[in-house]
Amino acid sequence: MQRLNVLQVGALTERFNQRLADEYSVTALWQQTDPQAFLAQHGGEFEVVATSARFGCSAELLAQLPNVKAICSFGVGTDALAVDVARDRGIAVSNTPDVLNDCVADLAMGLIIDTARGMSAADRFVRDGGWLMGNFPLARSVTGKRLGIVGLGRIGQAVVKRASGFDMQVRYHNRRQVAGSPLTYEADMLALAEWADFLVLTCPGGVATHHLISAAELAALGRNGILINVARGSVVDQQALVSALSNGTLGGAGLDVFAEEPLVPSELLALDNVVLLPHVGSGTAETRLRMEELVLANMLEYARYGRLVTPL
Ligand code: 8YV
Repeated sequence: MQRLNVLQVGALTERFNQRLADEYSVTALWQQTDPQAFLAQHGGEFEVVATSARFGCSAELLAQLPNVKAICSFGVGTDALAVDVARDRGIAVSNTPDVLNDCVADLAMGLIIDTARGMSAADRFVRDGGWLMGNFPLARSVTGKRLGIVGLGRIGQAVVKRASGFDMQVRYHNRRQVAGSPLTYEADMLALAEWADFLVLTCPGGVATHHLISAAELAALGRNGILINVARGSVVDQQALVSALSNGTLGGAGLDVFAEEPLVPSELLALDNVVLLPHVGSGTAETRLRMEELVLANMLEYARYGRLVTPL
């Protein structure tokens, strides 16, 4: 069987890069001295694109790949993939759903507890010698509080499962009501923000959710409310978030994603009511291995049968 011609958009782990190169004829786009010139000359040679939620596959890139038949992406998010263009051209697209649900939901629960109890701030307090001068200020409890889930997909449902262990009351907002869910659906995003103590973003990124959380929702969540974002930075008006956190009209935030990663607004770095993480939602050895395995399984399925294991 002739080895599949694969264009790899960005470097993942050494292990993954090697396994891909062992199986297929892989070209690393990031290693080309002039990627545009390379694609202009060789773009027609590639049948499959290997990429990730972070590196994506833009419409501009696809325009330079006239013979691509499949895009296999590492990660569940598809907002950086030109899904509409792929569909119009009959290009199959796979991502890595489900294998990271628990990992991301664990982190969301950790951010809820950390932001409410000030654990990261308390750690800094001890390390900075603050305890020698006095007690750490009282924080906020989690058990029994009101949890608003924005995006009741598989990750959102995994967060709800964890929240039940803390006797939290749960309501959710979604593009549409989830059939069969026993949870209270709130069609009005503002009303959910008004009701919630914690507003947790687990929705997809992209055009449909761009700035879904604006200054109005942040004001409704209020000075005792906490925003948790394990979705995409684009879901929140980040300028409004910085203002609300800086002027105290929002109680706190736990953020794993940002508008322009890896850049984080400097105003947030000094705030003790904010927990800042470097997009590590799926960032465990176990989960990233499962994600890699799923990308490779998709590519093998395509190589053998011209189809994908986890098509969008
Ligand atoms: C990515 C993510 O896997 O899965 C996603 O959509 O945001 C992350 O878990 C990671 O950023 C690598 O692209």
